[in-house]
Amino acid sequence: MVNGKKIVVVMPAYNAGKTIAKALAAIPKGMVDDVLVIDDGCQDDSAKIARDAGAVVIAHEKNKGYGAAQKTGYREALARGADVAVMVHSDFQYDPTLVPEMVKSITLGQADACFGSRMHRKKDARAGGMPWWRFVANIALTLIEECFLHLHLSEYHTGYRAYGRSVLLRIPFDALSNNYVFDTEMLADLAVGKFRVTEIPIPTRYSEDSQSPNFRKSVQYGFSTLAVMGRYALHQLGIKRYPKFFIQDLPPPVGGVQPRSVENSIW
Ligand SMILES: Nc1nc2c(ncn2[C@@H]2O[C@H](COP(=O)(O)OP(=O)(O)O)[C@@H](O)[C@H]2O)c(=O)[nH]1
Ligand SMILES: [Mg+2]
Repeated sequence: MVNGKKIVVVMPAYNAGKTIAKALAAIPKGMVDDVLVIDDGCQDDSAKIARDAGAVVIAHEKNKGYGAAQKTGYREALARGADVAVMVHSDFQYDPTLVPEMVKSITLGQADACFGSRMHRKKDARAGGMPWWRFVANIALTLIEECFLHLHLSEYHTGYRAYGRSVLLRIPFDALSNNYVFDTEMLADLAVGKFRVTEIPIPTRYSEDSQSPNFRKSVQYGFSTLAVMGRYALHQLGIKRYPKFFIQDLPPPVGGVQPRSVENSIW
């Protein structure tokens, strides 16, 4: 709990055996209620490592993609009564010790979503090992997305994201992509729903063991992101409506907080 709110970590994992133990161990103790690892058809020992560390492991029988892994995680987080779901990557590229900062504004009712930005001071991103072509693409796409979405974020491509319960209840995230562009579609939906979005600066960390989409998948992601902006504009102008952008009304609240479900959890 943080400020009386239930915090659930959602960790997508695809063959992250080299890093997942470090990522799980770095999640601060005494604040997080559940840690959900989504085993996205891993062919390595990621799931066993996660289970041994005390996390709840939810397995996809085959690899479905980064977006699909998040959907499974957010669905389960809602079912467990999460007030805030915070995504922490299993490749240890984002610092899990920052979870309390990531969720703070949401638990205080000051924001609906919080993003960790590596681009607060751009030169820090390069110093942290971001390859130059990712750096350039990140800045260019962020500028374009800012023109469309006006969320006032210094980075639209971070994988460190915390969503409040109302965001996950109102955005039709199950209808979004199963791929990397899921993250862009979430941003578009946050803009459609006029949610309060904030960011905190975070360090950039690229190491030998970090996972990243390869060049081809990254280019695909770039074009898919531009396509999302096009659809967003058409939707907002009323020219064409997309169910992906239909923001739901908030259902009536259910009373009480779900109990912790993991007996041997170390968190
Ligand atoms: N590459 C990949 N990663 C996945 C998949 N499903 C879950 N993940 C996890 O999602 C996280 C983010 O993916 P990654 O390739 O590192 O993207 P990045 O955020 O651009 O560095 C990693 O921790 C992966 O282990 C998948 O199908 N493909
Ligand atoms: Mg990565």
